[in-house]
Amino acid sequence: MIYDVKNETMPREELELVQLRRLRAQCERVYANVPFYKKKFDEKGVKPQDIKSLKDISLLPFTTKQDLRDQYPFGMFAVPKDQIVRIHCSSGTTGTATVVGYTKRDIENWGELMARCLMAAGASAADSVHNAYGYGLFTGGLGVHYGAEALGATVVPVSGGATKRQVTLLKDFAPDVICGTPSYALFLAETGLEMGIDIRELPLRIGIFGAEPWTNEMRVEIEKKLGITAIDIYGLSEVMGPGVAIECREVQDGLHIQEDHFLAETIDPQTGEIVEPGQEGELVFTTLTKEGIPLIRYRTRDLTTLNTTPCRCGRTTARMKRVTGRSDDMLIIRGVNVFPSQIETILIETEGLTPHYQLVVERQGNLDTLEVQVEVNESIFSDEIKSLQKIESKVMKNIKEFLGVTAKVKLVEPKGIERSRGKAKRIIDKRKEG
Ligand code: DLL
Repeated sequence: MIYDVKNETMPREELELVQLRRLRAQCERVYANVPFYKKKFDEKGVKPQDIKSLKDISLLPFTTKQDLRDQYPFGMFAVPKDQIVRIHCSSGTTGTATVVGYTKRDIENWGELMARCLMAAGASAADSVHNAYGYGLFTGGLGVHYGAEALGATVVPVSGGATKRQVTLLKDFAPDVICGTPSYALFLAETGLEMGIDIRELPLRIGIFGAEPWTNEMRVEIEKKLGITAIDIYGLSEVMGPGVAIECREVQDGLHIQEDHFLAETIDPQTGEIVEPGQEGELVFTTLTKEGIPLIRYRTRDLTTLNTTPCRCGRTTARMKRVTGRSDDMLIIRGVNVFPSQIETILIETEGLTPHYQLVVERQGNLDTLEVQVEVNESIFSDEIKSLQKIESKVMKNIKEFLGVTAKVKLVEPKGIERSRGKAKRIIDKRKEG
């Protein structure tokens, strides 16, 4: 089912005209109201009137997370403070937070876009939504919340944490949809079993998971353990929050970008040159309707591939592939680029291992070392040391063979890796601490 047929199925030529009109208006707005952008445009020698076609976007300057930090807290806002009705911050754990502000219209748009997402995932007004994304400065909780209300669904605002209580609520309230991080979904399933509640037996049908990278193998694992269809949702606070893109339930082949509100490009992260759809690059967004904090060519650091062909579900919006990693959380181990998702795939495909893992990177002398700590499942935990050693060497061999990097593998007892109530912490980079 499609929530906003007009805008989600618009012919591409028409959509591109809407985008161009909005892009020009957005450029004029930031040039007139945000000194940061006036300076950036002037330095590049570009004026809003120079944007005559969508291709002219390449004339515009990029915006980075560092720019937002430099303008902390409100320097990027394009409206007077009294028009801002809500503030969120990015979940960044390092450096100054990035602050985003929303006008009343921004909040309304966000609700509508999230309602589109929920329906694309297979939810309807008749459903109830267990929302396990954190409420607060993080955009996940409130973003999904307003979307579920706009759709007319019943929202259960559980937020993150208090996991046993969440399992009880899943059993007692019998929601149709669950939203949260994929790692938390697995934690819920596990906690359920400890409590004697098998989530697979509950009426829950759909899970809408995002906010952290996950692999298709992890999707299979979640679907098996919760007995649901798992849908990938993408977003980032700088651009709006959850709901920038989502998979459609019918096809599940890429995430539909809400292109009437966000203009997407992919670029070569090194040169900044635009790469064509079909080629992997860093995702860059220009917001087309945002009033509080409009962003021009915001570099997400997320790596993906765009596909502009219409989808069998009827939507004409471009799709992005599942995010494979970030151009900046990419680990470089002795010159080899490694993404946590690649290691995750190897772990999940290994019999006896779970998707709970951490990557510990250290520097010994001048050399980086990588240790993969991964939990084994209950059934093999009691096996002989010998068979555990066999698993370790198999994983080491596969990592070497497929990724070209030498890693130490350490098997950890079941529940030995700390669970997160929000985004999973996959990397412990001790090089940065010393
Ligand atoms: O994580 C917003 C969100 C909330 C998205 C709930 C989906 C669901 P931030 O905290 O600003 O916002 O983090 C944004 O998280 O640049 C990606 O690196 C990563 N991310 C978000 N969704 C996905 C996803 C929210 N589906 C950053 N797959 C983004 C992979 C994701 N990475």
